Amino acid sequence: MSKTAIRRLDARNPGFLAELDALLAFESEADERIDNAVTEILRGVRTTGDAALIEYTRRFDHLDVSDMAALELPKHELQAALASLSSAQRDALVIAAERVRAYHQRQKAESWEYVEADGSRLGQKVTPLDRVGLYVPGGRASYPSSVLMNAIPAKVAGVGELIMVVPTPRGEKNPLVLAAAEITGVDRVFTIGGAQAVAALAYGTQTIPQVDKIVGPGNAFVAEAKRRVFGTVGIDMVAGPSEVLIISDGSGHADWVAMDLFAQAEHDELAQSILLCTDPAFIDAVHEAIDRLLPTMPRLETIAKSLANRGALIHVDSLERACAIANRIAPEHLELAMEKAEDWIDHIRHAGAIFVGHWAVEALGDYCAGPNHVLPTMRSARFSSPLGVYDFQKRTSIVHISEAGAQHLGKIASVLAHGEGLQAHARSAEMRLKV
Ligand code: HSO
Ligand code: ZN
Repeated sequence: MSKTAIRRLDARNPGFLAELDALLAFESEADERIDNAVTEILRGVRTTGDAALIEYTRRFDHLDVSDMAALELPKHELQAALASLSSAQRDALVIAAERVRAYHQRQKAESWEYVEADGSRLGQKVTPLDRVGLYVPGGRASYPSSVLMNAIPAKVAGVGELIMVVPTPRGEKNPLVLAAAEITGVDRVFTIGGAQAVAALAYGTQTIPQVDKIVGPGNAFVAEAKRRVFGTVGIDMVAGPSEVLIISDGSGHADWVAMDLFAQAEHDELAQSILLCTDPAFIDAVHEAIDRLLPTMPRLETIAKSLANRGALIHVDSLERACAIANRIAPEHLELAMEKAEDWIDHIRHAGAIFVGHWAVEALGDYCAGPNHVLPTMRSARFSSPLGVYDFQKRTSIVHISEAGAQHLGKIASVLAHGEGLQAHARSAEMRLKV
């Protein structure tokens, strides 16, 4: 008998869909304490700029800085961080960055136009954003791989200036994060964090330049601050806890599946790891593998809580049904751990990323396969996409009308303008008509 706490569900039960919805339900509870703190911090930075930043950095990061210039890391410190790595670490970061760059190059959109018979030309001009802020968390979730995943598409898009902020509580710096900034060509790095860093990027201070968009993950304060400054600046998305859904036909190794579930669960107690499998004996084998492997994991407490809170092993009667359930879940990551996995890609409409076959494990996608690891969570894969070059490019419409075009279009516009009761619209179109 397996002992690790994880839900065992059967998709054939009449109550299954209700059970599934309960499993997926995730409310990031409105927390008044966070709301109030963020309100105060945004106001502070907005009104007193650097003075507020210095004060919050002292209070929250226990860093005493009398002048803001000390919070910018000089270029040589980034270079030194890169030089301090082992050659294995440096090579891994460089190769991962190259692969991510090669993938994202293909996403770059170009301007286009077409010419009509009367000589009018209509087009769309693509422009990279001028300045982007990249938030990198400190502490446990400070991932160098996330620096690659956010910075590279911005650079490929041609963003003018990329400003990174990363808190360094008590002055502790993560050399891998700084090295990743150096490899990806981040332009400036400031050691500030929290809602105050988001505020500084959104409003600008005497020292921190105002940006046009803020991307990157952060804690609840950072997420709330991003939500609030949206409109003043663009933001990427407000991500929920990470999720994996594995569809298995019972082929392959139960240990592999168990470890793939752990890989998601170790991120966060609220992370979600779900297995859908057509073979009940294989589900038992996965559960046994979980029991056996869990005690060997350094993050076993987080994993155990995540599996107990939000994990599930689900028996389904067919792969068709498994795909239908996957589309309802719209998972951030979907692994098709089965024979002939390619045949099933067409059945999936909603997923952030699909990992096809037993060798395509999410961990490779998290670091170095090439695609972005910033993916839509909380079922938002129904309507949104992985972070990409397109998030750092914007489009402007180009309307170039010839004299002949103005005759033809003027009459149409005039009729529609009169219909809307807008006389100035009608007359500005009509004035260009040659009678
Ligand atoms: N699985 C995370 C990304 C990540 N994993 C970073 C390891 N480091 C969200 O897709
Ligand atoms: Zn991960």
